[in-house]
Amino acid sequence: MASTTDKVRRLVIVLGDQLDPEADFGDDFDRDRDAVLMMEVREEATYVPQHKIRLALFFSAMRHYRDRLEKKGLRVLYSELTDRNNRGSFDAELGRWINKTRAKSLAVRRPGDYRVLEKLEAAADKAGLELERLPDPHFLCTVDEFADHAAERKTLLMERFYRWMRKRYDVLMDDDQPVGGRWNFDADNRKSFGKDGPGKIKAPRSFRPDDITKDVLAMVAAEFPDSPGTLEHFDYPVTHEQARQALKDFIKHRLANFGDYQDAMATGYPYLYHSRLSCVMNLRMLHPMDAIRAAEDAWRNGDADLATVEGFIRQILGWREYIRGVYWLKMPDYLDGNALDADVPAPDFLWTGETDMNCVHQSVEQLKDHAYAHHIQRLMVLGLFCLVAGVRPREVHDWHMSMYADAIDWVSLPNVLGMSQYADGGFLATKPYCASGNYINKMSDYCSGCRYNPKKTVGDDACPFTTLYWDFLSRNRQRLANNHRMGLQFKNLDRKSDADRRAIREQAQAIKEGLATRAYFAASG
Ligand code: FAD
Ligand code: DLZ
Ligand code: SF4
Repeated sequence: MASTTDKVRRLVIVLGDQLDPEADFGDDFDRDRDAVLMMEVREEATYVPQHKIRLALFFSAMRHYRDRLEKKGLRVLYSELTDRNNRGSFDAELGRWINKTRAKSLAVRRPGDYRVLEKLEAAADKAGLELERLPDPHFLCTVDEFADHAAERKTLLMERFYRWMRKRYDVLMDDDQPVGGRWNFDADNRKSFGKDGPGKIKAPRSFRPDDITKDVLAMVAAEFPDSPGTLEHFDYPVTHEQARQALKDFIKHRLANFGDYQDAMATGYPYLYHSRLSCVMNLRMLHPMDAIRAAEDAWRNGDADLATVEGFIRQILGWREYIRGVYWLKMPDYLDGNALDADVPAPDFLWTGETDMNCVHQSVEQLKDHAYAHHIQRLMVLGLFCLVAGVRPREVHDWHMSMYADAIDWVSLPNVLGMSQYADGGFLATKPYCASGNYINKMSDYCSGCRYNPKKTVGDDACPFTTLYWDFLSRNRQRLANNHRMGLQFKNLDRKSDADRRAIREQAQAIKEGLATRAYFAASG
């Protein structure tokens, strides 16, 4: 193998979320003359503060991937974070490698982040080289196909896109009809746990750090002591083999109950029946079609019923691909969306968990420990609070990029700005996901351990979610008046007396002022 200082004809850049198992670096990749370039750069770890688990996951998975490629005989140029010469950002580091190798051409798959694409293009431009775009084997719908799909329709609906994808890939189909006669079993998937709680659930398979991961954990602890979160519980899959084991574990132990309890929450159960596969899919250690086919096989073998399997497949074949399509359709303008003019700064307790709202406290504590919260905690606790309080959507997105191991811009941004904060004015979600504390009370056990009462709107023990929910409806009455899916909620608002509305407005105002000073939410403990 050539040494790292030899000249290179072509540099193929592989980013931290591009660790595809069947790496194909283009038809004309020449092992003797070309090299793969991977860069650990400080800027990606600090442009927003990043959870320590997230940092360890990316660096460890990247180093394992480097070793995998080298074992296959590929030449890999790799910048470790603490290398003396590392220039610390993608553009500067790419410039350094271009100079060093006198590369004649550059290639990359579409990055998962518009910001990164701009940086790479700027560095290529500066060196007078073209940045060729390699085909992308990971996603099931290309950016162009999605744009065509969108162009053919007046309104873009996830459900329609999903049915198209089901037919296209022949997933859960009987000829051209959905198996079981229905496309969607969502209505069957909304159980909560009774008063006895969830009982015994097998947690996702845990992967003990090997030597590479141990080195990375030590590096992250030393280099980023002030990053949020803790490394104590790091047990994520960091190789393709481990990703496959994680999938197998989910199919065997949790898929059968995934659908029923998809929307439920319970204290002390970070994962419930969820798969925890988003990280391995987003870093591309697992292909989404492998997860889809494994779930479909479980149904065909009688190991899981159709409702649960359809529910799981819809998340990946439907939502995941749809979200990515929306990102590339709408970037870069999407980032600035703020359709509801939300202007409250993101509260500190999103990082610290120090609040006496038990649902928020539990969800953030779990985030600090695992860099993970499941979908309903994201949407109907943490996202919901920010929505009804009117927190600036961009700050919610930045916080999300900080705290979740699975956050990549293409998936975090539309989910946060669009689905959860309605900042795109309803492009992605047909109505805001707004609700009072009663929803959280119905779907979790959080309220029984909380000093607030989810049923109360005003007064010392009124649940802040409930106060802010009614205030949210009042504030946005005009803006959302034409949204027929909000009709019932506004009808209920109209039943409130003027005096009630005044009291709600005053209490909501006090909560929001408290968010800035944190006085209102002093931790109870
Ligand atoms: P499961 O509940 O087991 O679901 C299976 C898979 O379906 C997931 O692994 C994921 O790949 C896919 N999926 C489900 N819902 C979505 C969705 N809305 N968009 C894209 N994929 C989906 N997912 C991310 O991967 N990264 C993010 O940064 C992210 N940010 C989110 C922010 C908010 C406010 C919300 C509401 C959702 C976000 N999601 C994000 C989607 C979803 O919540 C996570 O994919 C899921 O919680 C990950 O846990 P899991 O692997 O156990 O998922
Ligand atoms: C999240 C992350 C981190 C922490 N570090 C790196 C890195 O050092 N090198 C890298 O290639 N990618 C990293 N990433 C992922 C990037 O922030 C970004 O999400 C991807 O480059 C998008 O394709
Ligand atoms: Fe959350 Fe309100 Fe329930 Fe407390 S009462 S846990 S703040 S929803």
